[in-house]
Amino acid sequence: MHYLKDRGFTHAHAGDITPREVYEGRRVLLRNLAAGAAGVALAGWAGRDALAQVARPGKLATLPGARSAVAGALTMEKLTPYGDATSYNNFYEFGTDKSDPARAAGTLKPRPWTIAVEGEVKKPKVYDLDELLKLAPMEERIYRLRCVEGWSMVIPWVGYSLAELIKRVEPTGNAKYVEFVTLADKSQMPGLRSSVLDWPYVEGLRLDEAMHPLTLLTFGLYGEVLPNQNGAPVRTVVPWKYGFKSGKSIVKIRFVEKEPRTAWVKAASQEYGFFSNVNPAVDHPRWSQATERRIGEDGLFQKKRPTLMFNGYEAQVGQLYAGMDLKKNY
Ligand SMILES: Nc1nc2c(c(=O)[nH]1)N[C@H]1C(S)=C(S)[C@@H](COP(=O)(O)O)O[C@H]1N2
Ligand SMILES: [Mo]
Repeated sequence: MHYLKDRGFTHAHAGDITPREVYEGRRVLLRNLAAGAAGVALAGWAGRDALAQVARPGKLATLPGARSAVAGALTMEKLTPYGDATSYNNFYEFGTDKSDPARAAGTLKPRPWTIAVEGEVKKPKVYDLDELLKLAPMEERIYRLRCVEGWSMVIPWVGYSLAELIKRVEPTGNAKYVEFVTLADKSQMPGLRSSVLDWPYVEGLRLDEAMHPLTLLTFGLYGEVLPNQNGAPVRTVVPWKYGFKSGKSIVKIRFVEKEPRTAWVKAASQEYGFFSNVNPAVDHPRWSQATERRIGEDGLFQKKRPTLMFNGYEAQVGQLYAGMDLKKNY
């Protein structure tokens, strides 16, 4: 860890700062300002002081979101440091090492950008990013993200429910699934030279999963637009499923009648199913899914955390799977 001397006190290097106090501080400050509450000067100052410590890249546009009112959308767990959330990534289009995306995704051009919404919808349309940014009010959602590899993070995402977009294009009665196609451009993505996956990276959800208010069409994190390595300029985050279900850098959304053939099902259908709901009772064929490591908490004495059913979102999404055999539908 590097320590910097700053304004008379010592604090950790940017990537090591636990940002919760910092970030919560700003939120407390904003909340107090909004409430006009008296006697909160101390909290306000604490927030401002903390805000001054946030070491951010500073080159990304801000993208604030209002606190979400969607049930389950604001977990109270400690946030993963910004530096970890943006340097420990899976984005195979830029390489398969966790550090590859942060290092190599600078070649991704997130503007101009369009998403073609097509298939079984009454109103197919090619949406420009600027139009998508204005489509619905931006919300902040603090979600756990659990990777199938056995690690997790807690990230304040910014976006709005994918349902906002879906209802505007009016799916037909034949629309049973939604397919997400992500960018596959060799000139921007060096990882496409590898045949580790059958590009483009395709993911899918059942229509009711896609319509669930927790399914987030995501444009930012930590109050800023998405860094390239996190899937700029637009991705999904589906918090009760393993992270790979949340496709990055989406260019097409197709409404279809049959279950989409996703990149991971094509690559290893015995290991990665279409549903891929986080489930501590259903192990991956090569490892247990009962526990997880929280990124940013690494250390000799770090305890593994128990993985929660549906990643802790069972109250919100459990009914989507009523009567289904979750061992078969992994
Ligand atoms: N296009 C694309 N999307 C992707 C991936 C990928 O390789 N390519 N990796 C997935 C996996 S395995 C995870 S865990 C999450 C990681 O998201 P994060 O880096 O923002 O935490 O992105 C998912 N979305
Ligand atoms: Mo993952």
